[in-house]
Amino acid sequence: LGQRGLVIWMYGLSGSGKSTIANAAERALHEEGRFTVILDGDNLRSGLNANLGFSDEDRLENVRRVSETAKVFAANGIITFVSVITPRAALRGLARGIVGEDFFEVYVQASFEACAQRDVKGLYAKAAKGEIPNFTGRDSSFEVPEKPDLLLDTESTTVAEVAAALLDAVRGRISP
Ligand code: GGZ
Repeated sequence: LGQRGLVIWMYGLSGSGKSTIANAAERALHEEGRFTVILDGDNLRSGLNANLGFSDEDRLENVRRVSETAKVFAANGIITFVSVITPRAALRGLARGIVGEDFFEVYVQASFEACAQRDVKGLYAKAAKGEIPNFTGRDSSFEVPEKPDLLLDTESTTVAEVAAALLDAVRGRISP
């Protein structure tokens, strides 16, 4: 392959921009001829993780499975984007522990209010009506990280800008 694998673990609230940024960064890497994959929490929950909900135990199992999957891709030289809420420090620690050294954690920051205002999928409106149990940021907590490898603020910065900042930050980890 001639490419070093890396897991770029992007976490943050629903609607913070994780998948959008991963998609933009992936497109740029494809133009350089690099191999990538995106493991998206919401997508994987329709297959691999279809038997899991949003209790603390299920989120842990969700993160464990995604971590093991990401590890396999990275070990095979693939640049692996993960976009999963990963709401607690312990879950981020679990992911890092499973993946090992090829792990780069990116906090995609947007306030609950900003995400609720975007409400791309209508989930925040449903959650406000009490229709989504354990909704992150509302009935289930999100622990803000103290020291992520990188913080991307999607409230004051465009997708193109944060995607470029992400690629700059991982450049030294994916060369040649
Ligand atoms: C949070 C929920 C919930 C609840 C469904 N809480 O924005 P989305 O839609 O596409 O991404 C969210 C996704 C979260 O799954 P993850 O696997 O990333 O979460 S975790 O890391 O905590 O295991 C959202 C949708 O699923 N969704 N119900 N209650 N997000």
